[in-house]
Amino acid sequence: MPVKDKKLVSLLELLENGGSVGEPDIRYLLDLSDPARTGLLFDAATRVRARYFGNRIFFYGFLYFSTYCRNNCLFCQYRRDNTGFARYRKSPEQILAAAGEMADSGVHLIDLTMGEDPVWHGQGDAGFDQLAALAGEVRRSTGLPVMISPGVLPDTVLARLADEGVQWYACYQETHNRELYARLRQDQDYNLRWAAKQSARSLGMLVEEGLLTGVGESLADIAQSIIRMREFPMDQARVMTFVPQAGTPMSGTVPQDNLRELVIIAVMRLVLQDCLIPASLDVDGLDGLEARLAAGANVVTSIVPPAQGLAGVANHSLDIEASRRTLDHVLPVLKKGGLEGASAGEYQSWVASRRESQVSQQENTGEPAYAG
Ligand code: SAM
Ligand code: MD0
Ligand code: SF4
Repeated sequence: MPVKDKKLVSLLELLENGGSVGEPDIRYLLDLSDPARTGLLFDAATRVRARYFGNRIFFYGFLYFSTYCRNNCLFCQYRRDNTGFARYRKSPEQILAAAGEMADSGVHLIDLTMGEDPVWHGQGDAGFDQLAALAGEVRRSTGLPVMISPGVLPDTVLARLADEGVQWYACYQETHNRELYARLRQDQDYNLRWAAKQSARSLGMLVEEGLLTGVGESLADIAQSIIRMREFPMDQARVMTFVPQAGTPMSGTVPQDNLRELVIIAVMRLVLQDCLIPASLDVDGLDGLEARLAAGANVVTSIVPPAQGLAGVANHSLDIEASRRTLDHVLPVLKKGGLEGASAGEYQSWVASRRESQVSQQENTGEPAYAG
């Protein structure tokens, strides 16, 4: 059915031509839901992706190396007060072995993620020294770029990670509505979390921001978040649908269907254009991948090797032990959508040129430049 929606068609055209839009237009796009209109939105988003990335998709290996956490985020199964499951903390040897296996399987980056584990976060410099050394060792031993997702870190520790050559800092605000943030990330300072990302950027690291949807946010909240991401500007921007977790205060929340996440991915692609946008296997598993790629995502994240006792974040075990979070399973899905895996070299060139352009942007705006 052809859609004669002049407003939508001209807005998509404007965005495809690199035009900038404000909050009301972003909110309007986020509200689309009928298949004819969302079809136009997804098609425009995939054309923009093709302009910047061709048909190439990047792959991130996910290594959740400690599920201990001192925080009490309302949405997260790993929150401090949840005693209903067994936690683990992998040793440096186990972490290096799992990272090596992931690298051999063909991922382009290793994402080292943890709860705010008191062993690393609660011992002053000693714990953080070990963390930085380990991240550097993973980078050197795999020869791949490394992302660290450790929660909020002091600037001195971010500087140590940058010295170790760690390329990415991931730290998700979840929402940029401060009241909603205060409910979700209980007792965690909004400004401190944002400032850690600014510090990482000024140290020359690339930065990923993330949103949760289905946690009581409004369309205006999501539009604001996308504007914040554009202003920063983020190097990678994700959205994940909230998956209710047993043993948490939000266990009874009715789960949202995945359409909103797809629409947010597409709107992010149109507004943020050359930013990396993940399709996470951690929400709907492998079955949810095709739709996320068709909405404009260009990175498959949460690739996890089986048989290592490793967990996901939103879904502790979905598809992991069945080996469905591996490239063998991901590649056929890409092929169906006319897409291909990038080479490790292509990903590394993207990272290098993005870092150069962030540095020159900072030099132009008088911000501190990357020194290493
Ligand atoms: N502990 C660190 C932190 O919180 O920054 C690192 C873990 S962080 C990568 C975990 C992310 O997974 C959260 O920021 C949130 O976006 C997502 N997440 C956690 N629980 C989730 C859930 N139940 N459903 C969907 N996404 C969730
Ligand atoms: C993912 N479970 O990619 C991971 C995680 C952390 N940097 C990423 C949310 O879906
Ligand atoms: Fe801890 Fe991160 Fe989960 Fe919050 S989201 S409880 S900080 S692991």
